[in-house]
Amino acid sequence: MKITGAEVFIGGPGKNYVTLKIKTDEGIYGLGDATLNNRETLPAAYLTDYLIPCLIGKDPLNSEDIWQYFYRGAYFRRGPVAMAAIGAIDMALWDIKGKLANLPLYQLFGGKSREGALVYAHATGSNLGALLDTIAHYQDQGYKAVRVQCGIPDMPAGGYAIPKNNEDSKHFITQFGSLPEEEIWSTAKYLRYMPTVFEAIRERFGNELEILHDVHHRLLPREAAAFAKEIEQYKLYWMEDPTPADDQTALRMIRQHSTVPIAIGEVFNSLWDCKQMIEEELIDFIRVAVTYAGGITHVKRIVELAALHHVRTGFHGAPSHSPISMAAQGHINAWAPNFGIQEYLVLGTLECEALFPSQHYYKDGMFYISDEPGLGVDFDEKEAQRYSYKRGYHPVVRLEDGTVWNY
Ligand code: CS2
Ligand code: MG
Repeated sequence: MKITGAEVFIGGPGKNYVTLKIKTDEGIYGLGDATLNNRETLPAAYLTDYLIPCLIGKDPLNSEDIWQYFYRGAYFRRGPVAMAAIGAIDMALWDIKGKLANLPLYQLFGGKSREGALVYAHATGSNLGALLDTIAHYQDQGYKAVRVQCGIPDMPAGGYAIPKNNEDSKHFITQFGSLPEEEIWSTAKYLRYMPTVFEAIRERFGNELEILHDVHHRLLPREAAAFAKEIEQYKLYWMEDPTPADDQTALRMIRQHSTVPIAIGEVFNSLWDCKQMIEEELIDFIRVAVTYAGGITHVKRIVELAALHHVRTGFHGAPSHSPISMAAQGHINAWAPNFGIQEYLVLGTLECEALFPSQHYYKDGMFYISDEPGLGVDFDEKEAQRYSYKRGYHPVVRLEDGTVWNY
């Protein structure tokens, strides 16, 4: 079997999804997702300019060798751009392997460890009232776990990325067509207000609801430790990205002062980036994504290392991922003995489902992977013609005195 060609498409409903299609001489094709939020053209260029020419003529079933060839062969290794491009190829090769075997991918990993995977939704409110209503809305839809972000008084974007129109779930973070917007952050206001939000949530919804919260790298280590200690009583499922991801030793201070579970990894791209915090058991959940952590081959390795250290999975699933990588993660979630939870937002719109048809489905707070062979997702190229690339940015954050801060 030989690879005969590969193409990259950029675009989608409200997002610049980067979709890779690898074709073979036996007519089977595989799909991969290389979407790198707000930097989408870069993995696309890495693929078309450098990797795709090397793929032609290779046997697609040698996915391990192809992974090593692109990782070791690059000399300048790692980083989100390269790992998103390698990851997309890897997903597509696994897709081909599954289709050839006529088996869903989870079967090639070792079969199912569970029927459905627990997922969490994003409940975001510009104020406490709006947040509580949004949580109630997700509970009505069957969700057992929600990530809660709340606007802070006198700091409109304070819960991080609070949508301007007060609507929560359709917020895609990306701002198109202009330069980055700036948001103002005050750690003092956040630390004063956020514990009262958790208190109000527990009061209204009781103790069974799983509450997650994303601090989005905003705190210093001592602040994060004090915050974690204070909110321990609200029994969060996890506190995510409490401190900037660059320095993993910062987590030691938090660990010394609290038992709040910690989730990190959405901006990490390799096993080497995650190694210290997993081996030192500084985290409880690993948040990498197949999209920019080298695909299925590499993320499975991270999951296996995590299992040795009591770390469970909680893969990134922001709307920046296309249904292709969400399916790849769905197959890993079905298999992984140390599965924890999956962030779930992507399959929200009819347009998205038309572009990426699949039988995977959400029901009662769980995500169920279908038994279609391979990834079980297709890509409608005719639909894809409706979309084109639009440049977008994440917001940039400043403190009240103007100092640039972490998004
Ligand atoms: C967030 C992301 O889902 C999350 O946990 O941290 O939405 C993040 O802001 C985006 O993926 C950035 O592109
Ligand atoms: Mg996050």
